[in-house]
Amino acid sequence: MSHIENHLTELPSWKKLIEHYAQIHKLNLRQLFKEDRDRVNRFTVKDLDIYFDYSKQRVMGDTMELLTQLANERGLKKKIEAMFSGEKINTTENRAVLHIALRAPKEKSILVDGQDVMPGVHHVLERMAAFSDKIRNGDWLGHTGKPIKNIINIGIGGSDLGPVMAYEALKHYAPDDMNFRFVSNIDGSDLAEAISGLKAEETLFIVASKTFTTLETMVNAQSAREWIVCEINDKEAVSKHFIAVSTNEDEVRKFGIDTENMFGFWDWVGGRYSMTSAIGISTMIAIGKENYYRLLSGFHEMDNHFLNTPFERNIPVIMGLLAVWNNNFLQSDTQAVLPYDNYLKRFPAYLQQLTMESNGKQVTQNGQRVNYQTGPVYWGEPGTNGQHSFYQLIHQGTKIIPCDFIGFKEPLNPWPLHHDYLIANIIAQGEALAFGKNREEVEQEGTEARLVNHKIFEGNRPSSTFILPKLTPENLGKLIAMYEHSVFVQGVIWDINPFDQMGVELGKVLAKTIIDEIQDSKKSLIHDDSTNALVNLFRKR
Ligand code: G6Q
Repeated sequence: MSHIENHLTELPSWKKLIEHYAQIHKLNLRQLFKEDRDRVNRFTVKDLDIYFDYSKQRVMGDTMELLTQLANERGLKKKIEAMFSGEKINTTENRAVLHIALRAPKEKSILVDGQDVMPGVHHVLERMAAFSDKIRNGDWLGHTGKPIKNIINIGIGGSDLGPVMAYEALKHYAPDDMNFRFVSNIDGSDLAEAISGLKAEETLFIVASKTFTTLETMVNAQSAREWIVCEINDKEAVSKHFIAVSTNEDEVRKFGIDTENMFGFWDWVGGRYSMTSAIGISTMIAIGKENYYRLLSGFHEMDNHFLNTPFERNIPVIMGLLAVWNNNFLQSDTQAVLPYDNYLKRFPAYLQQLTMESNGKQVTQNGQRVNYQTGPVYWGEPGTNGQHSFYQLIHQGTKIIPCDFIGFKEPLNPWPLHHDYLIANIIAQGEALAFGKNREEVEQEGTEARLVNHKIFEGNRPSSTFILPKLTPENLGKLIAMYEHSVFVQGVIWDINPFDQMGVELGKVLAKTIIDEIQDSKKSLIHDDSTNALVNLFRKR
């Protein structure tokens, strides 16, 4: 990303947005809808089979114009093009950021350091497809000659959250006679539960790690290897029961995995942007190569939309600008993502990493401390479950929490009554948040005087609603890419680097010191008193 001279709060559009907010912050959605019967059309985008209604956000036409001006003053268009053309926009790590290449068609050419990355991308995809066919058709046999029925992905962070989320989301498309499990936590219980009830002879481990040095993954992979060797009672069994996904061939070899059974990717794929790289191999085995290609095509459609659509109709751009508006002007510290589809139960967890690891930054691209808020906290649960727990605070609490509601017209399972109720709820929640119930309405219901205040819903709480036809692989791809690009837009506005994650390092380094101290009681402790006491608790054990 090129150096930005202008500080965010000095930009003309930012100053105008401050004035504009002061003028309109008292307006409420009831009034805005009443005064503008065309509001819903003006603030709804229909593209790529997505119905994106942001009319219940607290914006006016002028707001969107000023936010678009802000995007222009930030050079957003050029920055999008820079990402798509392989420029090294991850400046702190001096890397290109090319997750978009992972889902681009074969005939495309994208250069990094003068080299076209696309042949490599498609070569790996073809190898993944051949491998997943072998597993699904029962042609890949375990060490004792049995077909594989259980797939266990070992990985963490970006090498776990995408695969878990995609598996849960697309479970409907997976065969009933295979098990897919995911191990991430260093807590041995995670591995113990994953292998519980499974036969080693029928189990394949995928060790997914970009670096192949991540502590949790390597410890889990070593224990899994012990389990395989011990259960099958042969050291040679490893080659038929382990494959690797990594960029680090040497470490894969050292672990004992044949590099023939390694699927590579590249330093220009960030962990949290890697689910369409070989990290997606568990997804491909689960849903089959045709469905996996459909998933990729959905991502690609959204990539094209992001690159080519004018900002006024560009879904990720609008989402990103609304996020900035809500975060920096409405001062909302959090953003709820509420999918009304049980298959998307891990989607909020996936988005937590995508959004917060990307935009949880405190300095600008050139290292200056920001004097404005950056990435909000993303969180959520599927509806309708959340309605019976935390929605109370969203409706009547003192905090403003913008909500993204995500729903599908058609269900994947034929229980029509359930789906009508599900949809009625997603629609009702947005309506209740926006328009609430005022004093007059509460009183008209004959409410006892002492309860009137308790029953008032102030309303004016912002939300967006996304409706797609059905939870298909391509629609999942579109949804994920939509959030990925929205995160990028936010990063550009805040002038931060969404593609590094230096904030996760310190804890890792300290843990290495502490594990030595726990295991060797002779080591002197030189931490603060609280930390020393905690270490001592475990030494005494
Ligand atoms: C993601 C982060 C992080 C990473 C994990 C796993 O963007 O970099 O979540 O994915 O730490 O790393 P490895 O794949 O190298 O094991």
